[in-house]
Amino acid sequence: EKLKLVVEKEKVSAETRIVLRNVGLIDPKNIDEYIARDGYFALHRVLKEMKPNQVIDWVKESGLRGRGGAGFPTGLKWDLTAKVQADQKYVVCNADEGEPGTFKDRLIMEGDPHSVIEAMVICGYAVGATKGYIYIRGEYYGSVENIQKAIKDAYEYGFLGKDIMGSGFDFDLVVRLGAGAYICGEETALLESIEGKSGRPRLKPPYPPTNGLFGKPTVINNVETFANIPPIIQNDPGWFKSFGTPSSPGTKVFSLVGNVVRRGIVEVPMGVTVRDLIYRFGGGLVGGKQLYMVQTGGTAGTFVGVDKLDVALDYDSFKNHGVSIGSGVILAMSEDTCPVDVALNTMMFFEHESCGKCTPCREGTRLSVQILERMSKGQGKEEDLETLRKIAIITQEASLCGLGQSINVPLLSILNNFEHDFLSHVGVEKCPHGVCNFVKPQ
Ligand code: L3W
Ligand code: SF4
Repeated sequence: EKLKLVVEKEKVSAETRIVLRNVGLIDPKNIDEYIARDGYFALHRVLKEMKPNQVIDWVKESGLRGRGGAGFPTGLKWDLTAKVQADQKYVVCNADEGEPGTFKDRLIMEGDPHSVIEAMVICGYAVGATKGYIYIRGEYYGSVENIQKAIKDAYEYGFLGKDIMGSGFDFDLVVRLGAGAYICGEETALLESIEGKSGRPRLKPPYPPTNGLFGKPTVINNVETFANIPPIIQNDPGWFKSFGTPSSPGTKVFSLVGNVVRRGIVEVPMGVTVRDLIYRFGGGLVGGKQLYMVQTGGTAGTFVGVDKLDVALDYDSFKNHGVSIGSGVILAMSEDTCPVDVALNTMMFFEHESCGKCTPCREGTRLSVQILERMSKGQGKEEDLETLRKIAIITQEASLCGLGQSINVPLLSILNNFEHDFLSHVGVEKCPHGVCNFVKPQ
C-alpha cells in the first residue's frame, strides 16, 4: 500500500518511479532502511505464500520484458529455465553496463542494491536455482562496494544462505568483476568470463535458459529487469500492467546525455516520446540551440532526426517507426554536430570493442572506419555510401553475436536519415557543420 501511494504521488509529478523507488530516499548501505520501505517483503511473500510456478505466472502475466535492450519476455525466460531438469541451475545478473551513455544500472546498484539481491533470490526460488552471480563492470567502484556490503548484510539477516526465512530454500550469491571489455556485456561472453575463460561470445542457440553457466540452465537478466521484480510481487501483475504500453508494460529508466540542459537519469512509463525526454525532462538544449539529431537506445541503437520526436518509445517502436529504445540512452545532438563525425566515432567504438572472433565484424568495422575517416577528411566518394550500406548488411547477416549483428542499426539509420550530410561531404571545400574541419585535397 505504501509503495502504491509513493508511485501514485510521483505519477502526478514528473516521474513514475518503480525501479528507482528507493534511490535517493534510503541509505543504500543500511539494510534496515530498505526493509523499512517494504524491502524483502516480496521475498517473504514468495517463500511463504507462493509456489515457484505461481511466481513465474505472475512475472509472465506482468508482461515484464528484458531491460538490457532486446526486450525478451522475462517470465518466458524464467519458465524455460524452470522446465529443464538439472542438478544445478544458476541466476546471473548482467551488471556489466558498458553501453556508451548508459548509467542507469549503476544508479540502481549504488542507490538500491538490495532490490537486485531480493529479485535474484526470488528468481532462484522460481526456477530452482541455488546459486547466483552478479557480474559488475569493473570500473563501477561504487556499485561493487554497495552490492558487496548489501550481500554481506543480506547473509547476516538470513535473506541469503541456508534455509532463507525458515523456508528450506538455499541461495548463495557472489560478485564477479568485468575488466573493461564491452563484449562481456553480451550474455554468453559474460558467462564465459565467469567461467574463467576469455570473454568471447558463444554461438546461440542453445540459449542460456537451457545451456548457460558451466553448461547448466541459467537465467541471465539485466539489473533494471531484476529491480522490477520485488514491486511486481509486492503489488500484482495487473498493477504493473497499468503503466506503460500494452506490448511493453511498466516504466523505463532513461539516461539523458549530450547537449541537453539537464543530463541524468529519469524513470518514466514506456510510451514516452523522445520530445518529452529531451524538452520536458532534459530541459531542452544547452544555449537554446536547435536539435539536429538524436541517438536513441545506445551505440547499437538508432540515429533519428527531429521528424521522429513524437514516436512513443517501447520495444515495438523500432519495428514500427525505426526508433529503438535499447538500453534507454537518449543522446541529444545540436545543430553543431556532424553526422559523418558521429558515424566515424560510433564505428571506431565498434572496431575497438569487436572481439575479433569472426571476420565480418572484425574487418567490417575496420573498413567502415577507414571509409568514414576518408569522408571526414574531404576525400570521400559518392559510392562510399553504398559500400558502407553493404558492410552494414553483410556484418549483420554473417556475424556471430549481438555486437556484429546490430552494427547495421546505427550505421543504416545514420546513412538513411542523414544521407544529405554524407553527400554534402563529397566534393566540397569544408564540412557543412564546421565540425570535421577538413581541407579538400588538390
Ligand atoms: C531462450 C530463445 N532465450 C532470445 C534470450 C537471449 C537473451 C535475450 C535477448 O542483446 C541487445 C540490443 C542492444 N530461447 C531466445 C532466448 N533469447 N531468443 O533473449 O536476446 P537477443 O539475442 O535478442 O539480444 P542480445 O544479444 O542478448 C542485444 C543491447 O543488447 N546492447 C547493449 C546493451 C547494453 C546494456 C547496458 O550497458 N546496460 O544493456 C547491445 O547490443 O540494445 O537490443 O537473453 O538469450 N529462443
Ligand atoms: Fe566478436 Fe564481433 Fe563476432 Fe561478436 S560479432 S563474436 S564481437 S567478432
